[in-house]
Amino acid sequence: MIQDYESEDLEQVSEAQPYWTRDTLREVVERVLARSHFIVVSNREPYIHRFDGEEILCERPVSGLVTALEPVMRVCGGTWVAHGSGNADRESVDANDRLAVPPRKPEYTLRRVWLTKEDEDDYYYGMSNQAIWPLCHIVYQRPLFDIHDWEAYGRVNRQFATAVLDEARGHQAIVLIQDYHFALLPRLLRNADPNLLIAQFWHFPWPNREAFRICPWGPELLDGLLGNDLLGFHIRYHGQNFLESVADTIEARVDRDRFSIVRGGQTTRVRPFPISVDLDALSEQAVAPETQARVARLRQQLGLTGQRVLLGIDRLDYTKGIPERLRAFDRLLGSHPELLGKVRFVQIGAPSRTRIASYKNLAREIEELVVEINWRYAQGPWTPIVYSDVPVGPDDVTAYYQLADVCIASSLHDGMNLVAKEYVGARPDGDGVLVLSRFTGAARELEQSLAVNPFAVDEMACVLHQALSMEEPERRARMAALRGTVARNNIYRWAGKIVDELGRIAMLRRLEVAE
Ligand code: GDG
Repeated sequence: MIQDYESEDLEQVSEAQPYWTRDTLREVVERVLARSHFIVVSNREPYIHRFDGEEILCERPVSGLVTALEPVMRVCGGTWVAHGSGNADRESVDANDRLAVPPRKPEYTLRRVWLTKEDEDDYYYGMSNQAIWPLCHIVYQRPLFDIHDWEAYGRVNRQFATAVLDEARGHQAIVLIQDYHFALLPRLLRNADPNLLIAQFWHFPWPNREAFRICPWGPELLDGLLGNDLLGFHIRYHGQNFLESVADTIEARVDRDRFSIVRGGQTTRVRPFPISVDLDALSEQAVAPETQARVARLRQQLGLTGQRVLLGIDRLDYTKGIPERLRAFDRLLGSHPELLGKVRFVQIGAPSRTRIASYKNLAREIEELVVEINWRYAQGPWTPIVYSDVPVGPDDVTAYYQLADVCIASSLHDGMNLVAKEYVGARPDGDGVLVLSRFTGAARELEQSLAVNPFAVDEMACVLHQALSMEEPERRARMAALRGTVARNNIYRWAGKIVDELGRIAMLRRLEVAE
């Protein structure tokens, strides 16, 4: 049921094309969004305020979405509407629930929306993360469909609609909605204000239509999403699945050639926008003396001196294939005893959605596996796995990438996977091997990685061995090619293409009005 993304056609970016940069994005934004107010909506806020005793700390959340969107917002300005989830968030906003961010050098406005604990529980932990997330990933984690969760999901979507309409009032506004927490929001906005230009980016896969059919509220979710003028997925295959789900479920005209859907006289265009990272910024950060000092410190602290290092760094999520990669490492050590004492696997797991049973079980499974494997192969003070479930700071993430001879992103299914692209971005030294699941969106672009099927433990063990044995010239040739790809398909291109498409749609709308 899960697609092998390698075989798909990806829009090729020619070597001769100039790279997208902050400046080219700014130009496109200024041209397209000149007279519009730009509003981004997401569940997760880019800055969270928490009490630390009497003091209030401002933190950045661990989130692929925030990592990707923050640089874009800094260029575009405008307003980011999000759930105020920190216990000191209310103390940090003005009378209209707004504050200017980033705190040290404000470039845009954050508008916070307050949720009751019950609604947060049912809409976020329930409908979003126990129904829609497993429904769309198809990793054999059964979705949970609960009517109370569904009702809260509707309530929260209506609450966000009120906040967005409030921010949009009196402006010609463009609304860019992020993700699966807000499948009903586009229709609510469209009905309230037909002049809004509405787009949404879905950060993970859309399942094939057989998988989607089990959702009791499938028609409502699809109708909600068709309130968008533009609906983006990481890759074309997810868009294709969406088109098929619509054709199968509700009344609409599905145009498979143009990748668009007409429902009630309104058109939704479905497009692939592969998300990415800022390669130049990551490269700069990687060579900075502070990062190099961190690398030296971590190498010493973690006992990595003279060792080959394998790295995994993820949110602790069952879609990421963490137990699978640990089992493959176990198999590798079992079949290659010459590696004992010479190789260490560093796994950082940032706790996520910890109130949900499947996430608690995953954390326990990983801990038990680590204890088991370390017990089996320990030699004196040496153990094969270094595991931490304490999230590290963003600067440390780059230092870990620098340390790693091999980075493993072995997701069972993943919309894109930014860790893979960050690793490539953080290796301006040109060394390092990326082992990447075939079932990530990133696998379609990062062709010079070593591809794995994380469901096949023995195969993954062989690929880990291949990664560790690869000669330097091959490592460098592969990394150079990977870096070329990420440099071209960077985060500014992702945002620029979305904004460009919005500009095209706005122009078509104006022509329609003029006719
Ligand atoms: C969703 C989709 C899509 C990890 N541990 C720590 C830490 N991280 C950072 C990584 C990376 C981010 O978290 C994870 O991004 P991913 O893309 O791998 O995964 P999701 O969070 O599931 O993101 C995914 C993405 O949205 C964007 O569209 O690619 O497919 O599932 O940036 O570096 N960061 C810090 N400490 C950690 O311990 N600071």
